[in-house]
Amino acid sequence: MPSQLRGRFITFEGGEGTGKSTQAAILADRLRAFGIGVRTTREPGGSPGAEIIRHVLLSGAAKPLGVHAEAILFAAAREDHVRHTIEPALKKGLWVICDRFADSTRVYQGALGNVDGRVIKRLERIAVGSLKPDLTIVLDLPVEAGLARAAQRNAAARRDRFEEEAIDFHRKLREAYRDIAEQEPDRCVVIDAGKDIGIVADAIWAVVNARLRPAEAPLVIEDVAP
Ligand code: Z5A
Repeated sequence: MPSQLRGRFITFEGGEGTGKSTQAAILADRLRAFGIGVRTTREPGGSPGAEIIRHVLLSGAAKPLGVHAEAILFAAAREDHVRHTIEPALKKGLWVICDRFADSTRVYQGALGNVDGRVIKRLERIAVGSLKPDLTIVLDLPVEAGLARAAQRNAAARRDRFEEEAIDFHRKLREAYRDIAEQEPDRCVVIDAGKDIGIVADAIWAVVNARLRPAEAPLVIEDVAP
């Protein structure tokens, strides 16, 4: 298939409660309103095999195995997700919007879990091959505000394995995401997630327009009100 017909790949990254799921859904709706085919997905998970691994990871069942085993499981889930969901969708010309991707492993298992950077890189290579997001939106929010949002949402629900980490962990997490964005400015854009949902969505829309409006496509995104 000619490369210009391939879809675009957008990932959302950031700490707890920064609004990734909320903003991924809004962006998908806006793109669909322009007739762009969109496949929304998430990690860990996003394919039948990866969803099984998601359950193992988020239930905490893999925690006793240690950080290396968890990193391997995230990579295994990602490989399945890329092969069965992301690549086929991109080949069909769909835009894929993914709630978390490889940066989450770099941050959680690498920067925070202290898994050696070379191991993280190798696992990433095995899992994603040459696939790279066209755009990564990093939602940035003071840690306390993010945790308060997540706590509110989860008031009645059990906290998962990763939400039980200490607040200092989440501060380091925020820094690690900012570091990635600084190192890869061509791919990553940091968005202030502390504003109202609509304002954050507009900021993301502006970035998508500026970075991904396909010159060859019939749609002129900026001319139509979302
Ligand atoms: N993990 C890993 O370690 N390694 C990896 O490679 C991968 C993942 C891929 C997945 O958890 C966990 O796996 C994650 C990292 C680890 N753990 N943690 N912690 P998950 O999929 O269950 O959840 P999550 O990815 O952490 O996302 P989240 O907690 O669901 O947060 P969110 O998606 O960023 O936020 P949200 O659900 O859109 O919004 C949270 C609440 O805030 C909700 O009530 C919204 O209505 C509200 N909200 C959203 N935006 C706003 C604004 N702008 N103002 C006010 N309120 C807002």
